[in-house]
Amino acid sequence: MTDYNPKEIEKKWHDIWDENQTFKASNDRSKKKFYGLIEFPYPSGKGLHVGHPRPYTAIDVVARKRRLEGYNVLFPIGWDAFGLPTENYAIKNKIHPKKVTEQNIKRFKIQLKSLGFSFDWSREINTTDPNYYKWTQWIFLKLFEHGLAYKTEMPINWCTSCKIGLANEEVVDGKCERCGGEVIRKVKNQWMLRITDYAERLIDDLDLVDYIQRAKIQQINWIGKSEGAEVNFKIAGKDENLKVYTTRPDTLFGATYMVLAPEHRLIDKYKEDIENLDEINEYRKNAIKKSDFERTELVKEKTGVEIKGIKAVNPATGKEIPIWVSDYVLASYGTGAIMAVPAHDSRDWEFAKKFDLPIVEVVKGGNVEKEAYVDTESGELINSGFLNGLDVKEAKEKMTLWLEEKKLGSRKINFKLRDWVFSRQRYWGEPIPLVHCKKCGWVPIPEEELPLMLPDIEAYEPTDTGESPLANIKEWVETTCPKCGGKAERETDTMPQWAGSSWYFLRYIDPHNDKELADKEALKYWLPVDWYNGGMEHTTLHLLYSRFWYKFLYDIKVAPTKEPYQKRTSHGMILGENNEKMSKSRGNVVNPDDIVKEYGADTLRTYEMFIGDFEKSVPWSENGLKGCRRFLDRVWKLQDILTEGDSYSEKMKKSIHKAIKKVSNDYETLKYNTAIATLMSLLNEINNAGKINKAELKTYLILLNPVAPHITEEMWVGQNFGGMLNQSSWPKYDEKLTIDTVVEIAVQVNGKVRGRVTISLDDSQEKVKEKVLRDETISKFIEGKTVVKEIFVPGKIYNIVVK
Ligand code: ANZ
Ligand code: ZN
Repeated sequence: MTDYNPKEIEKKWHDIWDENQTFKASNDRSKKKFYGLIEFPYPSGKGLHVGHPRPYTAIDVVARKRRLEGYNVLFPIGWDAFGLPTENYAIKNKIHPKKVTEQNIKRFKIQLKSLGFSFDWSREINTTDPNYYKWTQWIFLKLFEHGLAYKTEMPINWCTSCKIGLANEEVVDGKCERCGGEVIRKVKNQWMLRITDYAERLIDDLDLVDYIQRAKIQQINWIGKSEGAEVNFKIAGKDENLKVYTTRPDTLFGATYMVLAPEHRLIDKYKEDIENLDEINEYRKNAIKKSDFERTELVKEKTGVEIKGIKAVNPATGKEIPIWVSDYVLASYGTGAIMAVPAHDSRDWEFAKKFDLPIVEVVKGGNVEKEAYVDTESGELINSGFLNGLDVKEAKEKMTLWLEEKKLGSRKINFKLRDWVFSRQRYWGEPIPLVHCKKCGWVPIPEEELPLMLPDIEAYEPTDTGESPLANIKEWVETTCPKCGGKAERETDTMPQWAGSSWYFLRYIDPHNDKELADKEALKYWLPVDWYNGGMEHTTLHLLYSRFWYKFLYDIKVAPTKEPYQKRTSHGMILGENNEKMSKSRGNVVNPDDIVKEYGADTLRTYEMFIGDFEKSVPWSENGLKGCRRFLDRVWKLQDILTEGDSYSEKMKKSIHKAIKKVSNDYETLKYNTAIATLMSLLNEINNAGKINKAELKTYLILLNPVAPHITEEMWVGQNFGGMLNQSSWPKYDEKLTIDTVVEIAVQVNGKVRGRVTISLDDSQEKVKEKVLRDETISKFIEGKTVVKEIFVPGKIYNIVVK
């Protein structure tokens, strides 16, 4: 046999797969389907990273297995190509973003093809293609039509380096998620999407899907449902209510002061009454500049100023209490004001200690001189009039009813989730298809005029005024109103990169349709996506956004199911050899092209699946990679010991059935590494036996095929096993043959293990006892004594008690 030569083999199979369209999903809707999805790549200038093949190979393994199981498989690929890095690169190198995108896609495509993923390339999509973004714009218009898109002036997160507004989700630890730049607050007129209308359903419907637990939990916490009450506090001597949101109405008797967010409108309204207005305005000026992140950091030293001249009245005690302003209260949550209960809220406690404000204990159980007692599970109400003696839960209910009866407040549910800031003041994105008319307001452009093309322009640098570069193109901006025919101006903001990726998996189903987003029947057949793997970093971004859009599309009867993805899994990162993140500056980046060139794609794929627990981050290891290449070399050499004849040895037969069972299960449960380990040890066993027959080798090749598709196809065809491997079917196993019938069990005498005996699983208790007594090391602990009790757990243990 010649040596294993991946370079030749892999190229050959890529051509065959391309020519035969081997992985093209069929339109035959009588077949059972499997829709496997990976997060489509952003074609950056850096090319493919060794992190990419890990999740791609994982879903490729499942897709290939499903085809062999007889499913009609859709495993598509495309490009998430709008966005900042391309635009920034284009500006720096003076090449049009369209050109940059084209070049990058070309390179990515070659790289992905070299890895032999079984993508259906006939359905390739690109979010920057007008035929694609026509439908992104169409969805936006539908959102607008249904009142879910609105423009408003609001303080947003502004990245000082990218010069764009960011959604909350794009600010990580107070910095820009993309560039790490400083994020400040800036008031701007922004398009917003009402994702908050879907908050409840985005939590509840997680019950319908099979997501890894940590993804569900992260989404639930991000949406942040909180149940409590709104309470009105009278401003003493005025006809004015100060409304607060609290999750602890039971502690109302302990509210000893109030705190307003620096932005709160009450301050300006009563500025005549405020004695220390200058001091307060000075404080507000500094506080407003800070991001919410900075303001709510727990470790931060509390600051604040008392508002002298106005007071509030605690509706439960009737007492006048002071009003403070402090940045630990956010304008964007609840009502932007709180009742402070220092005895039972840690932030209030710190604040009260620092400014020497009264602390009144209203729930017994802790020591409020030392710290706030925040437990809601145990403790009894004290110092609280009609609530005394109740537990927290009862008190919450009773107080809420009392407030409602006295018209002082009402039950209220709040969410942490904010509406989605959807405008970007940049060039390389989908134009928002609306015009502004002085007479008619915001008017959608007619559907038949979509796509609204992104105009070609010379200068696409962001402007320092924070306007989109599109604002500089007079001919484009000036237009007529579709409604009244008068003069109107186009919206010049573009959509965020998250727009195109919020619905791309729908377009794959019917990518060339120019009449509708996708054919209804086709959507019904393919959706939901059966298995979607992607990064944990997208849990509160893309994953949440796309669930929102999909639910909206479900409501307007475009999407057929409540949820888009039936199953969601997530992979760990691949780190540098020394356990650090791979990066250019650290000089530890591994380029997949080099690996493919030197070892072959099958080795890279096998290694990425074998490298460790799929869900954990793991360091790259050149040695591990070499080990995988040696493994494939040895698989290739199985051809040297292939023998005629079809009689299995009984032992080998069992090993093979066990391997089918183990590998089949492992591929379904993200345990790719142990599947490969199983195939490695089976290989050893075969080599020890010194021979393998045709049927055994066929099975072996099919099991390995999803991970290493090229070498296995080549061996299959080389040995004339009949047609191509991808036309064969996934092997079945006989459960009986996977069970070990001979086992060793421990024998205990008076609770101590005294020895072990080998028994057959179908041995009776009598027979096992015989063996136990025959064993000299054990029987010496029994002889001469009376057996008072025996417990036999078949297959596990034999327990004897003697006296
Ligand atoms: C009184 C109280 C007593 C509170 C107590 C807590 C414990 P979640 O669960 O996050 O919804 N709060 C309300 N609005 C706020 C704002 N804009 N900025 C900062 N804090 C705000 O938290 C709700 C609690 O956070 C509310 O309940 C309020 O403090 C505070 F023993 O009211 B609580
Ligand atoms: Zn008009």
